[in-house]
Amino acid sequence: MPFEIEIIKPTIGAIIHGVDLNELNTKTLAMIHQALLDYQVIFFRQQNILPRQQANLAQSFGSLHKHPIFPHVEDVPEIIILDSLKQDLRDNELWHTDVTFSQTPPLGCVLQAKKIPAHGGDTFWATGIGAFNTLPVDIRKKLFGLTATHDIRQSFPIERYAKTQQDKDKLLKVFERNPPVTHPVVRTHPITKAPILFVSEGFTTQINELEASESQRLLQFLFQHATQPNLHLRWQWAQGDVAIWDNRCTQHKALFDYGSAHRIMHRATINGDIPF
Ligand SMILES: O=C(O)CCC(=O)C(=O)O
Ligand SMILES: [Fe+2]
Repeated sequence: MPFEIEIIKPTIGAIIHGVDLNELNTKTLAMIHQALLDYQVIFFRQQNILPRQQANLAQSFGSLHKHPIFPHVEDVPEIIILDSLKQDLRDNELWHTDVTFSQTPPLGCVLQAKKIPAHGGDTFWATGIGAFNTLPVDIRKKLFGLTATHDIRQSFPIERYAKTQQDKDKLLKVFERNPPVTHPVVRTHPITKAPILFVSEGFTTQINELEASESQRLLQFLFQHATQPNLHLRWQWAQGDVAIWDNRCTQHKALFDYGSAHRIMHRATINGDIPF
C-alpha cells in the first residue's frame, strides 16, 4: 500500500497514512526514520500492535532505555506503562523533554494509546528547532556557550511521589543514582545539524553561567517562547494511535483534564547520545 504524509503544521508534525506497523520492511523503516527527521513528531492512526512489536519498531532507531521510576509491561521491560488509575501522572503535565536528567537523554520515544478517555487527555509537542529560529538574534547569540542544569527532582517531588516510607527510600535511591547533569542550552541536532533550544520546565532548573535571578528570568522567557501556539501542535488521541517523537529537538506535555477517567499509554524510549 502506498503511504502518504499529511503535514500538520509548517514547523512541526505529520501524520503518516497507509502504513501498518505490523508489516515493517527496510524501505518503510527508512521512510519512517526520514519522516522523523523532517517533521520531529509523526503519527500513525489506530494501529493494532503489541508491546513486543512496539519495542521492535523503537529498536530500529537504537537500543532501548529502562526508566528508573515508571512500571513496565510484563515480559517487555522496555515498554513503560502510564496508567492514570495506578500512577500520579501530573509530572507529564509540565512541558518537558524526556529524561534530560540523564547525561544521555533519549533520542526519541514511541508512544501508543492503549485506552483513551471519552473526553480530554490530549498531548502537545513543541519544536525546539522552531523555538531557536524564532528567538531574537541578540538572545540567540547570548545563548550559545551557556549550559543548564537538569534535575530529576523538578518533575518528581518527593512529597507527591512517595506516599509511604518505602516509596520514599526508593525515590531517594533513584535521586542518588541520578544527580543533576549539565547540558548545553542550545544543542545541535546530531544528524540534521539544526540548532535546538534545549531547556524545558520539566527538568531544567538553572542556567549555570548566570546569577540565580537572571537565570530564572531567562528560563521563564525561554519556556514561554518555546511552547507558544505557533510552535506546537495538539494531538487528540484515538485508541491505537502511535506517536514517534525526536526527543533531541522537541518537548511535550500531556493534559490531565479527564478526572477519574481511565487513560493508559505504552512508551518505548530509545537511548540517545551526549548533547553537544
Ligand atoms: O501520556 C502522554 O500522552 C505522554 C506522556 C509523556 O510525557 C511521555 O510519555 O513521555
Ligand atoms: Fe514525556
